[in-house]
Amino acid sequence: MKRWVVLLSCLGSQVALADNRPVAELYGRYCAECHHAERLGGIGPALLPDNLKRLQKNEASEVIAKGREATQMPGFAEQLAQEEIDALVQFIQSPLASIPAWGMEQIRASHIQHQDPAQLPSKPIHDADLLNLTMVVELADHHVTVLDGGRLQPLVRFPTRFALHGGLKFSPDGRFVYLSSRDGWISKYDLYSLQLVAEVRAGLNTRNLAVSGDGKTVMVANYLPHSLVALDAERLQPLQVIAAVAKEGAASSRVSAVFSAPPRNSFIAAMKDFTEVWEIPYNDQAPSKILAKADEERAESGKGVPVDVSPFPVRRIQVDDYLDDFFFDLPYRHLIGTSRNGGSGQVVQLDMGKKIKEIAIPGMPHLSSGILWDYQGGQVMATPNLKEGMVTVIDLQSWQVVKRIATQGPGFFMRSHENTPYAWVDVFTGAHKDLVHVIDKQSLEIVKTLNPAPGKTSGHVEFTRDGRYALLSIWENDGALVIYDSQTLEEVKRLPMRKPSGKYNVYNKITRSSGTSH
Ligand code: DHE
Repeated sequence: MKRWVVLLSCLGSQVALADNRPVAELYGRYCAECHHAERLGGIGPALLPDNLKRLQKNEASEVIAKGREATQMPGFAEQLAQEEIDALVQFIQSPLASIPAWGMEQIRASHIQHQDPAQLPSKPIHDADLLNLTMVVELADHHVTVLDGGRLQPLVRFPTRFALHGGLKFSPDGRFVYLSSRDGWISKYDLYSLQLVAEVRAGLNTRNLAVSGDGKTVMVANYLPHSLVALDAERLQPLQVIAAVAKEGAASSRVSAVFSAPPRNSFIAAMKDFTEVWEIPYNDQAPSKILAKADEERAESGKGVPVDVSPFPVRRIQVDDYLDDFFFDLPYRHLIGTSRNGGSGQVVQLDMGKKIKEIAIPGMPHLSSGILWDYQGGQVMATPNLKEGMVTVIDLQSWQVVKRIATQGPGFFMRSHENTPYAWVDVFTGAHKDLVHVIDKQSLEIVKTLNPAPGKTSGHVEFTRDGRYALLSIWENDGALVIYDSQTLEEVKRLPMRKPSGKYNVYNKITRSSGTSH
């Protein structure tokens, strides 16, 4: 086999080999068929720098050489020299010369209707309690296990798109679950018939999705392109692409995340690159009206693409800083936001659209993992910290910090349940990544520290519907779901799983339990 020596002159996509042959040729021969000629993804994931940020160079090199287990990615060690693999790694981590279009037309064309919603069964085909099902995302081989919370056993396991991220979201009755992948694929799964209903690619690099309180609209937040995309929740057909453009019209922004605010009948979106928070009201007539209008126009024009009408008006709230991580109080009257630079939290009163308070929160609080509980006649919220070993507890009436609870290292996720006296927080990174603290919600003291798998990352807890069991992930390729009795804190059961990450109980999510993130 011809051996090319790599010339690592990475100028955008100009990575070249020593004989001046662009590495793009190599990419075209070995990768394009599955990952798309412009690296936008196909049956394989998108190979763009932002999408690959969490993949170490040596990991990427190993995947090219040896393939990826439980996927269709083969190993190329036989066909490619190490230098060629290195060049490909550099190539896929270099930016594209221009940002490809991903608007209404492309989204519409990506739509897949797996099942006709009208043909779905009217009753579950299983006898598990629907509201006590918990979805477990398994990142190692891109699957979701649906756990029957009554029997504490898997009900079914199904493959997902590559690299899901953000919480899974449910229809208000808990029947349908919506999943989003970092590559922009939005999937809808039916928990009655245990099958996929529809999929659509709403973006090229997506952050998360939110479902409206009336269950009619799904809103998707994208880094690439800079947009929010509204989908009809029944079939996942695109309704509107909202460009994330600043008020002045000049700059556009990555959208960090979007959340549903049911008491306000709106979505609230966090902008990464300008100092605005967006509130987007929805109304339950919007999806059907838009689809009807699109059908009409399609019939008239003979074109297969619906028009982009604008039923989702944007209310812009000016803020003092870039706010890209949010927490809301239960009535959604207030938002606390921090930027990823951290340091402080801003409290924004949403009706007034004004900052009313600044809270000193050192390090990098992870507000979207924050939870609430009743405390001394009022309510507090608590947030883990991605940079420092601490949980910050904040009084929601005075906006004062009640306590900073020292932990054994930075934590990612926090969870509790109305029926347990404890809040659980993981350590997740650093030397003590295998530890999980259990905090008494009234004394605000750590009462127990668990080490379910020494040396292995443990993180993210979810509760069964009644709060009786706490489910904890051993976040490793050959990981496990460890099930604890939430009162005695004793282990009850351990189920092997493939890098289990986030877990989402239907009841806790649709009732917007104060112990879970929204
Ligand atoms: Fe997440 C939720 C942002 C890295 C796993 N993550 C969220 C949410 C946001 C966010 C805004 C809430 C949205 C929602 O639930 O709808 N995450 C970010 C980042 O900015 C960050 C730090 C960098 C990035 O690359 O995006 C980041 N997140 C990670 C990871 O590295 C994690 C650990 C592994 C992964 O899957 O990539 C990770 N994030 C999660 C999970 C949730 C999440 C499991 C849902 C938590 C929940 O209980 O709801």
